[in-house]
Amino acid sequence: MNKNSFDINEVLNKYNFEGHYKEFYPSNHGHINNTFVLEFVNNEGKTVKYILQQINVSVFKQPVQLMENIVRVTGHLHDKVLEGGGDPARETMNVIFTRDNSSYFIDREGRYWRCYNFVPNSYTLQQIENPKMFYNAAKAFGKFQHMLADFPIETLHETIPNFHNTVVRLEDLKKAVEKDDAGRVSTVKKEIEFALKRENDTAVLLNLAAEGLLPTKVTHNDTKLNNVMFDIDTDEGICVIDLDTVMPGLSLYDFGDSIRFGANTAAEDEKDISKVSLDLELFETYLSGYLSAAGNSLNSYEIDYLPFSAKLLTLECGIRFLTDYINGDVYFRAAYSDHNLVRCRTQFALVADMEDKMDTMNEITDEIKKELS
Ligand code: GN1
Ligand code: MG
Repeated sequence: MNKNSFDINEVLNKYNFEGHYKEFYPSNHGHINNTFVLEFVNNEGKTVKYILQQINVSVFKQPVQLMENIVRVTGHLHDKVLEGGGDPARETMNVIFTRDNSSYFIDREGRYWRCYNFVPNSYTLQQIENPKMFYNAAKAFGKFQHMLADFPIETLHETIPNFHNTVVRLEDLKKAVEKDDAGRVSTVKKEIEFALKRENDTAVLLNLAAEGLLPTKVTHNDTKLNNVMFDIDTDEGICVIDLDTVMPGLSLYDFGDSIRFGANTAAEDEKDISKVSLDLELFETYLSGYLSAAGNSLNSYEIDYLPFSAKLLTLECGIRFLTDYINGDVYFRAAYSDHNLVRCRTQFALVADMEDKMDTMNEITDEIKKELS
């Protein structure tokens, strides 16, 4: 069976879905898991949708621990939403359990699958259409962090160790260059040099954390704009999705990654890098939305390093794309042969632009910080 297909009857037998099965279709915006939408029609003639996902076990090597994390985190969010008078069917993801009460199942070919509710009346965005939407995304991620502030961090498994350890990510790049598995190193000398020149940046947040100046929190770690569901009627951010990388981390990782993806004037895989830049208005918008939702839970280091975190997370992501390109595209799904190199180049162009704009980014942050205090 090809990797993009599965036996729908096997899935239907595993779950008690509501209504009569109608169809399924792929919905792959992420670079890691394989995602499908399943559609059913219930007794009232209404469409009921579910998300079916094949867990990528070469990335998530311990899928059972991964699902334990997700069940705990979504359970916690469910309770918080209820306490706040909200609707947990919309404001958090909910794992759908199998008929034998498991959060995942293994198919005949040994592949791991799981199911979620499809948040009704919602949509996702691949790129910002207006600043208000980015403000709403910031509030959603800020609220997410806020709701998890009292989650017992010691119960979380580290699904991918050193996920945002940029020092380790650079070491991985050096190892890949050394091995040159795909014979591509000679074609990416400029990009390798770009990364190595910024070696000093890689340890900055880790050092602050080691000194106890940045606290460890429960973080999402993959805060791309397309991981927020928006309400079709109000455009408010309803719910944060893609909880695979929820782990102990630094709040700055989440902020930085949101800016990297959402405040870029071009797509993550834009081929014309002259279109890539940091939109300062979007940076400011996200900053104020994020601080309005999470501000009082952040210390002054967590605020002062917000601009730097945007640059660091962009650099880190570029390093990861470059490493994967050099390794022969073994990690991120690639649609064409130099897709990961294209992605790396956009990230490095964005880093360079952020370096030019860093003084302004710091001034904007100082201003908002003053208004808050
Ligand atoms: C991956 O699967 P997706 O698209 O949500 C990656 C993130 C990267 C992102 C870059 C588990 O996320 O860390 O920032 O691609 N997820 C994992 O677009 O590695
Ligand atoms: Mg993801």
